[in-house]
Amino acid sequence: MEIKNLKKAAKRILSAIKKDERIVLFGDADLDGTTSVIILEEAIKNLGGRVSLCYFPDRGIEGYGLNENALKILSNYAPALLILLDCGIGNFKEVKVAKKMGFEVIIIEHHEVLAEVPQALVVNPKQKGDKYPFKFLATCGLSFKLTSILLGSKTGGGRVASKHLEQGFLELAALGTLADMMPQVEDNQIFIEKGLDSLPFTFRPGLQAFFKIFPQQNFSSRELAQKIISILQITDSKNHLTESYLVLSSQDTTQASQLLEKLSAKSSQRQQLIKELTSEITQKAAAISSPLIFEGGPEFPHVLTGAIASRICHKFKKPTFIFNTNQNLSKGSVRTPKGVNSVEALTKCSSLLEVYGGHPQASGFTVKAENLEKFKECLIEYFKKL
Ligand SMILES: [Mn+2]
Repeated sequence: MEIKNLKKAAKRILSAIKKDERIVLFGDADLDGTTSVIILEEAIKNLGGRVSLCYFPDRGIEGYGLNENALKILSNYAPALLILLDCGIGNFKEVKVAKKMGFEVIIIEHHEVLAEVPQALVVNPKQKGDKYPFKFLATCGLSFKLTSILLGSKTGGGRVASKHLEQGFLELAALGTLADMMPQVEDNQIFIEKGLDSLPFTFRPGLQAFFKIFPQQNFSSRELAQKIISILQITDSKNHLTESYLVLSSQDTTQASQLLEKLSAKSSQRQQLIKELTSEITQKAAAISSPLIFEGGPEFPHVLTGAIASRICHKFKKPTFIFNTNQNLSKGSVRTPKGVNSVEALTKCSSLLEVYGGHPQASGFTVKAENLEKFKECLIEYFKKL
């Protein structure tokens, strides 16, 4: 059984390479999105193709997925093949706009599929009609599988991907899969095992740079991977490229080390702030009895809501909604205990939301200020009935 549309996507990309069409890669800014983009970008370049632009939306400013601001910038690159990685399954409107601009759109991702899929070539094992038995691949795993087809077909079927290149991709797929906390079974287990085996011997300057901070003799590969992830999970971007992208795609050891040093300092500061905000909410939440935890405001940096929600949810075993409020909009992260589907809860209240989507245990939403209280009430109603 094959993943629906994966071969089709590979075919379309190969023809773009052959015809020297422009290709634009648009990825979510987390580590899964970032590794997905790098894997596909390097594969395309390896085949002589042209990646005109890699773009990661700034979640704090642009929100999650394809958006108006990004489309303005992207429009300079049309016509082109636009590939959305680790986002896009909820971008119905935006995909339509992109098509009008002259883009042909491919969506490769793994988030919960809403009632329909956007009008694009969609690769998502969770969509209707996908018979691939394993449903919990991270997007970087999908990207790896896509790449295997791409590189395997250069000479018409034979494997041309060098071991070296493939191992480099597996290292990234392992990191992205672990970072996205996908179940470590089936395909994922293979990516993780192979990627972690290869990690100590990596050719990638951006990964070698970590060994200076975390000497290999002191850590197992898995420990190293967790350290790497904790730093690269920072989703900040500069000129639409995530800092983790800049580190991981760097060709130069000195430059990679310098980037990493800055990133590592930033990560320590963030960890401290996460601790402080988490303990603030813990005190509040312990004092009230409610079926859910719903906290936010301008003092919660948008980039930290996911990390804080995870910790709070783990502590209280309650559905947790943490959001940043900026002007008229609140953007937040949801984490739920096992067995409670956050996407279903958001769907129930979706008439009050601007954007929403994600995984059963981890998702996100954007809500206008005037709907924030109603949204909370709607959620309380929903979780009371569970
Ligand atoms: Mn993902």
